[in-house]
Amino acid sequence: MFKFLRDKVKGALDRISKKVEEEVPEEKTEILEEVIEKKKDADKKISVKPVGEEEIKEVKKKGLLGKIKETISTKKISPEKFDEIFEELEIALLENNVALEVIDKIRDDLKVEIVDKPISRNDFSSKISDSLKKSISDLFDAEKIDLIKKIRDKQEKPYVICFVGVNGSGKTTSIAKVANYLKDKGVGVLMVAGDTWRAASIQQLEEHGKKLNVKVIKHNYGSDPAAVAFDGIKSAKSNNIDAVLIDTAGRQQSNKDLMREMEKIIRVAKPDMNIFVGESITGNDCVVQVQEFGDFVEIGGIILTKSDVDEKGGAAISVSYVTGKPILFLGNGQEYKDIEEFDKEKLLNSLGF
Ligand SMILES: Nc1nc2c(ncn2[C@@H]2O[C@H](COP(=O)(O)OP(=O)(O)O)[C@@H](O)[C@H]2O)c(=O)[nH]1
Ligand SMILES: [Mg+2]
Repeated sequence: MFKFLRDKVKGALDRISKKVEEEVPEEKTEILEEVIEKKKDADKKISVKPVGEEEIKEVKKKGLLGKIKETISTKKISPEKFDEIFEELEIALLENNVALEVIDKIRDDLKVEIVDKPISRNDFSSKISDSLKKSISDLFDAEKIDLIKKIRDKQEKPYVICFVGVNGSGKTTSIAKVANYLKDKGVGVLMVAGDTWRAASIQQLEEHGKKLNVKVIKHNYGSDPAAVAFDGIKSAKSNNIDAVLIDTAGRQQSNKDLMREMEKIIRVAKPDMNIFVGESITGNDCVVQVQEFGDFVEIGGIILTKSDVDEKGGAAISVSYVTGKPILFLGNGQEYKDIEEFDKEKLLNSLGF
């Protein structure tokens, strides 16, 4: 993931640094001894990293007219210059499906860190890159969910998870992957064939069940999915199974009947968590879909599928921030093993930070 985004962001940052180098005049900034001492204490290392004018003023105000220890070359970016150079980055982010809300947040964060601050000339590119990394890292502040713990902690079995999303997003495949993942962790699972709309989907889930040796509860095509879910939960209860994974038909927000059907499944099955399954490659559409589904049912977490074929990764960057919901897993292939727990550090790494 992120191949395009990583290259584009790197290119934009290089161009920004070059622009600043060429177009922003150099200034001399005095670094007072006290400020250096203060920085040393804070950083526990001897460095004269960007020292803000504020700090210098503060020291001067206190009457600590310490002697000038060093004068460094700095550059100060005006708000107008910032807007001009940020455009480079903005385009890189837009081209890679990063949501507008996220771009606004990144712009605001960088502004606070960079505008009107004397930044040591040599530190400029690391400063902007560090600020960007921090800003992106904050995008994943949504509560982290330990699914295994949640399942184990539930007093009365089973823990019920309902998977929702649009057609073809990878719900059925993800259920099979999650079933396999839970089995590996020693959690007993049962799957419910709640997509009673498409002839092939019940069969598809049954085949996964056979291969994984996981029980599947099904009714006939066209039957009420809420009733199948109800039976699945009953069966799990009487067999002491830890978790029930409910498959559902794909639907769009515009189809009110199907949305109402989904609400009914949720009303009857009372899931402990609803997971939205969305395709990473659809970018902003995926972000919008989570919001739209969220108008009907409470979404607890997100699985982003097909991250293996997504070279942009805008949805992965944006969806948690925009919706406030954590990404639980990334689907990254067609095999059962192709699912990974979402890991912020790994994401930042693959972004080149
Ligand atoms: N490359 C890739 N394909 C996937 C992934 N997840 C699902 N698919 C494929 O996407 C297609 C639709 O998946 P399916 O589970 O039937 O979607 P559903 O309609 O939401 O149940 C199938 O061909 C899957 O093999 C993934 O993480 N990576
Ligand atoms: Mg399906």
